[in-house]
Amino acid sequence: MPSQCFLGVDLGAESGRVLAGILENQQIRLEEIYRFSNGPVTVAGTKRWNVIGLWSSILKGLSLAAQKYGDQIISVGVDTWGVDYALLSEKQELLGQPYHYRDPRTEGMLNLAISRVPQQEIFDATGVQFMEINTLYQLLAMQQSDPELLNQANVLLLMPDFFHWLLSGSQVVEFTNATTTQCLNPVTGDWSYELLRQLEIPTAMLPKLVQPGTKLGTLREEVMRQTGLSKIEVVAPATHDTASAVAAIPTANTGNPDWAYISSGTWSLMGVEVNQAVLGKRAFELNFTNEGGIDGTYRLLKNIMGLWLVQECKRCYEREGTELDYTALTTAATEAEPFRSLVDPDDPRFLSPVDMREEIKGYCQETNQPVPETPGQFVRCALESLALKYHKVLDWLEELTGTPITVLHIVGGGTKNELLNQFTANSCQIPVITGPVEATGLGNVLVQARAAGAVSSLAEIREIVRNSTETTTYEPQDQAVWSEAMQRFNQLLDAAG
Ligand code: ADP
Ligand code: LRH
Repeated sequence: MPSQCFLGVDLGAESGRVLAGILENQQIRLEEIYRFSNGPVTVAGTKRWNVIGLWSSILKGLSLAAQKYGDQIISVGVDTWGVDYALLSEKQELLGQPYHYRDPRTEGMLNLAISRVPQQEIFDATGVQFMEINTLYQLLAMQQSDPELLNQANVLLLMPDFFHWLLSGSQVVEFTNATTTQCLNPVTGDWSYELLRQLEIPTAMLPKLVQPGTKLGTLREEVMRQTGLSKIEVVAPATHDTASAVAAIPTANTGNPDWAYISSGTWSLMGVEVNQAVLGKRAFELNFTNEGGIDGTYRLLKNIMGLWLVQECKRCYEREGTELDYTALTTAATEAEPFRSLVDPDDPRFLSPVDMREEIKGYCQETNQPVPETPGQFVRCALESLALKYHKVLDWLEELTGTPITVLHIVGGGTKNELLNQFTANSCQIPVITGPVEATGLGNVLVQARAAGAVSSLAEIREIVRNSTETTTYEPQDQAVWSEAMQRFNQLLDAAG
């Protein structure tokens, strides 16, 4: 069969990309066509998506793809992070500027929600971890501060769906990303209407849900004109970036729960693939989430604050005029003293700080540990703490599933941090297999390839990824020192309650 090209638009926390996935002889090659910056824009003290800027960058990337791959292009699909949304009026006007989930307006909204509906009931109705970034709390914040705008909304689209609407005119919400909203019922697979009614959130604006791989229609005429693309399909991939990444984990063991994954980037999403949502008291107590995957699978996982800790330290140094790239920061961490200070990466103070270094220092001061001062000390503290948190979450995953985990796959940009990869193997004391870096992009285009009939199953998607990309294995080392550090880490978490 001649090669086929599927275009993936992947919007990440630091940059967005238009990617071309070229499928030939059961191998996929992913090519970056165009990269553009992304990130929240501060508008009058609030954090917003730059949707118009992104749309024009996407159009530019699509034009470049059309020039290069022309008639080979079969379809296009968009993925990005979960929980954020756009509202359209009846006349299809964008209502307000979509918020970025790190905007602080959701502070206090979890308490408001549980004052209306008991927390365990919210978990039973959604199966989702409690994080104030969730769409549920964003909508509650809007209900509190901007009810007029919310009431004008005719349709709510999650951000990838919004870009699919711009591409094709379709108004649906794709399932995997919908599960991140905490507005979806994991048993019925439909919106949690009853919960939303109890929280007085309008439900008429919630569109039809579609599964990953759904054909949404062809490109709008104006998009074809502007990009030079022909009348190709717009296909919903697993629009939640983490779901796309998990689809592309190069395991040969689909269906067997003895492997875990971390999708490592701005966040570290650590979990296992299960066939049914894991609900119940323990999952609730441990604040685990059940997010939708491909073919009815669920991603039983936990959000860990991830390399955001490092990104934000880097940004602080840059603001002060010191350019330190990730390689330089990791080298400095390698040379820094081991286990000097540890933090719980998931302490809420790290979610949206003005200066990440000050928050890390504050945490260390409060817990009577040496305060990091140098870039190497900050980054070493972040990486060791992340690796220890991974071990903790791994233990909880084993407890929740009753299955020992024998191997950990790590995918995403975070795998470029080899120090963290080795720390993770040491801390978890199981082999770690890293790669591919571009799991999200690969998952995106391969789900489109499946919609086109070129691939048949999730297992085959993973086989193609295995055939096409390199992985690296890290064996555990230094067991004794890491066990000792784990004890210290546990004491920190216990003291924090
Ligand atoms: P996102 O979740 O935003 O899509 P990515 O998967 O692109 O994130 O991963 C971005 C992260 O990868 C950065 O925050 C950084 O910590 C890490 N990273 C990227 N390049 C390197 C590198 N050369 N060395 C170490 N870490 C890196
Ligand atoms: C990772 C991610 C994660 C969500 C967060 C908002 O990019 O999609 O799965 O929880 O962003």
